[in-house]
Amino acid sequence: MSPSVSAPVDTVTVGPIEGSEKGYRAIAGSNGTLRVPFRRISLTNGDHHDVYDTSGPYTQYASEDQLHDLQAGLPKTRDEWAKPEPVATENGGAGARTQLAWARAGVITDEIRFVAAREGFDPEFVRAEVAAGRAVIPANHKHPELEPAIIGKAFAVKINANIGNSAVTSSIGEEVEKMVWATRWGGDTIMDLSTGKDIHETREWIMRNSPVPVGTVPIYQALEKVKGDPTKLTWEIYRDTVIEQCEQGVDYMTVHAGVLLRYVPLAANRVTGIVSRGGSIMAAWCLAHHEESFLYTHFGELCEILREYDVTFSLGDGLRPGSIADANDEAQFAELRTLGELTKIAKSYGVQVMIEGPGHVPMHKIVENVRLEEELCEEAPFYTLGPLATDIAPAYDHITSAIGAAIIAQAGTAMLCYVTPKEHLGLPNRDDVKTGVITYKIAAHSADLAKGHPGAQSRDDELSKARFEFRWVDQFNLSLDPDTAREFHDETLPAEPAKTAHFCSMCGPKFCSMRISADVRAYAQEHNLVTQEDIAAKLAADMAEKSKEFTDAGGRVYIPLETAQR
Ligand code: IRN
Ligand code: FE2
Repeated sequence: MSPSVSAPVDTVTVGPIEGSEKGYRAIAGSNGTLRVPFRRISLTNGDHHDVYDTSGPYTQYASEDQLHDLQAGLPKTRDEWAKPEPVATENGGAGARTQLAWARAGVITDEIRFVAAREGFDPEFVRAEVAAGRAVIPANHKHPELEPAIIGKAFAVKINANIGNSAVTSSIGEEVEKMVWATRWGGDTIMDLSTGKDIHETREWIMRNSPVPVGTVPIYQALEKVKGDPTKLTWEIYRDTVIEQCEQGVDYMTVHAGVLLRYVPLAANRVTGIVSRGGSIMAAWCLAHHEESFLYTHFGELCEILREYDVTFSLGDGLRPGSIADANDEAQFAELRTLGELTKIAKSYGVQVMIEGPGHVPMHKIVENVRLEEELCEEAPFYTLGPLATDIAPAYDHITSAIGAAIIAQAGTAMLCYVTPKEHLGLPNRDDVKTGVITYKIAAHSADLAKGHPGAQSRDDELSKARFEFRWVDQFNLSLDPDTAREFHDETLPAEPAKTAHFCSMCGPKFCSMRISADVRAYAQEHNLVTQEDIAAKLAADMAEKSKEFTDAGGRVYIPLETAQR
């Protein structure tokens, strides 16, 4: 790493997530053992529940003393994994070493074994999905610190967290911490969108310490190199930037190659024009030169570069709608058709591809986006930014966008790019990053449930059982954010006994519906009440009794704490 970095990273968040322990499961790779990460949540009834884990070793360290040397980076584990022989592709002869080319040649790589074990699928099924281009494993050969993940609609919906400094705010240290923080809460990938100074060094620190795939938008750094004037960009400057980032180990790159000169006027009459940063840079270049985009005209060369490292294309949606009014318009879908064309070209070179999608789309227009993407882009994994289902709630756009994200993920989107509460307003800080990640985990998991992803529901079932049985600690620890769940509970009932008490803070001990249902169940068992009518009658009687108790006790909804803690 560059010694010129003035503010080296000296600390990041370490330590287990409350109530759980990080573990690794050993499986056989073709060159030795592969260690597949998971997180084990221990329950107070002696059971445990294992969940997918993205946090790398950071949650395994008990204290900062055990932390690896951030300057040296994480262990380069993947350097020891098997590297199969290069295989031929349609375009460019003998030499592809990509997950796509290998999968098509029938090779099951260690990366495939790893992701298959991580998600509970058969490696052969994973290989077939990758071979078909319906799933990607972004894993640059030069990112040996990576714990690979698979992105595709047959697998658990993934989420991406954007981080990155700008010319005006934040240091390298803060960005590395944001990466660690985002993956702690479940970020499956991160994108470093840094602009301003120290771009290369910031990325180097992030790469060497990131256990998850890292994405970038190379045009941002290329623009820095021409001092922010898009008209000065050239293919050569862009190409060299891409190579520089490939060499650092970036796993996937957003390339806005579908913004064609002739599409730019289509956005002219929109309410919000072109909102994509990369898209507007390319539109400005095309208009200034009145030439076709160099990303489009040099696409084959770009494929050759990405293939060398097995960097995955994330074909950018430079013309995505930036408002409800602009959703699903001609500019957006014209670009999508071009992305379909480019998908076929990239795959003919053996390069993996994802497709980026909107944006701002009202709920009734969301599913059409997925269907069209699947049709035009051979079901390449769709990767969307939300979409926001309404424009009217700045400061709450994690929520407006999670509504759209849940719908689009249920329809088949493979990865969701998070939106934080600061969207449209400012850069996210550490708290916003966590809020964005948790919000998007909710959308992704809700979609997994709706899609019947194997095993998705077991966590809901465990948590619900814990809730029903008043195992408060288990309820906290099984949740996406145990710390906040505990904190909210403690605001109302801080005492330790309240965490095992058989009532919750919403109803108090006297009229808790969960309590009554548990009683009903016990009563039914004792008295052999088997029909729904029997149970309903008992329930009605109990409810009437509880209602009387409530009125007799003075009809107060909030009972004094001393009473509640009995
Ligand atoms: C995802 C889907 N569509 C856009 N994104 C992400 O938005 C993209 O991957 C990048 O992280 C961010 C900004 O992209 P633009 O504004 O340069 O297109
Ligand atoms: Fe927006």
